[in-house]
Amino acid sequence: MKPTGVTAFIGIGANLGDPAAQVLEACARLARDLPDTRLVARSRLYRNPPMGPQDQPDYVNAVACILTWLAPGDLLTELQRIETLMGRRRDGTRWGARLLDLDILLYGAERISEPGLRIPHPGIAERDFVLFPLRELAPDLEIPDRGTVSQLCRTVSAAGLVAIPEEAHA
Ligand code: ROI
Repeated sequence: MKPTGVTAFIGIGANLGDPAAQVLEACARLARDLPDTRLVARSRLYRNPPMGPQDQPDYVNAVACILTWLAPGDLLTELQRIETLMGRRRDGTRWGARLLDLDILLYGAERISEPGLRIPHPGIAERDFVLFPLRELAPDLEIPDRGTVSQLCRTVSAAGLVAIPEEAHA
């Protein structure tokens, strides 16, 4: 095992059931159920309209920062296991409503382009629901070839994002 581990960022999204509760439950599972991994921090939760097909409920999104000793492919497998445990069905529908979505946004400074695993996540620089939660955790983080998270936040609007008060879910 590498002594230091790798800092990675996970995008969390849900828009079926009780999305805020699912996002919180997913964070608890990241902290508890991921082998060789520590949850370092998570952002606030943000309600926001769907990107893509509009005939689906609003999403709740957040970003988590983890320190992991898992290789990227193993981390992906573990995240998919949590999605499945929490009721996600992979029916092949792209961009459809889901109980839980866990995406690896960044894995250290690594770039990976394999079927089913692209890091940095290809949507990271355009998605308000990724960039603003990420800015809470790592404003000066460099997205490879794109600039810092703070710089990218200046290129997208946060008008659709509403932070959810935490006490509503205590
Ligand atoms: N839209 C929002 N707002 N949040 C998401 O997490 C999200 N995830 C998706 C698509 C369908 C692209 N739209 C989204 O996969």
